[in-house]
Amino acid sequence: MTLPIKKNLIQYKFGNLKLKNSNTGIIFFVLMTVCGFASAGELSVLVIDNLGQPLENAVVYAEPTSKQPPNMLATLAVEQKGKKFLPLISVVQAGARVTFPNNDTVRHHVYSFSPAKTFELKLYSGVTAAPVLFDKEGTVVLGCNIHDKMIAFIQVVNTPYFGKTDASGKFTFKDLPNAQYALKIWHYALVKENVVAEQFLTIKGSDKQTVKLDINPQALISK
Ligand SMILES: [Cu+2]
Repeated sequence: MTLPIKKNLIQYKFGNLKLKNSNTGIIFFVLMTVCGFASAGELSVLVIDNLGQPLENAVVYAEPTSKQPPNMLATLAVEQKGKKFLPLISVVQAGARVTFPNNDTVRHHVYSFSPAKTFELKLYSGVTAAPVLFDKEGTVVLGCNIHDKMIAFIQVVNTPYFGKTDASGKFTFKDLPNAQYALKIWHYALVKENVVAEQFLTIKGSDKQTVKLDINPQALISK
């Protein structure tokens, strides 16, 4: 599998992503479906671009607006294999720890200059000694000092309710507790670091609603 990384994404590491097409946009369709639980709802999110193509690997997350979300921290791994990071996109709740196992025969030197987490793991093989703590919300762009083409992203979010869209541009929250949320969507290729699209919505167990959000990445980038 070839990762959808082009040269402009290397530039992106330094915050200089240039859009090829100023009309490029993302449209988010949010479809809330009936669910069996009274205290939770099922929320399906479809992310497509303005040409109607599904966007895979969009990070979708729902932050409760009126109460602190529960802490459901998990330790995650971002592997290096075949001189690539796997997965390309990860999402973790702030406070989570991430390991960076090197499953290549060559050594890697993983680093990030991102404000959300600046760190480096100097040349190593196998598993690094200690997992890295990601405690600040934002986008962390990963690189390797040895292999310039290696790139990956960790989106750090302040909620345990998150996921990534699949090849059909879809992600479904199976049972989202009843509350008001800021639904946020981030995609590595279209928006600048730390910038996300946002839509407020309320989850009630038996509700059914459809909302649509149009995003203009140009406006987001100039923010
Ligand atoms: Cu490397």
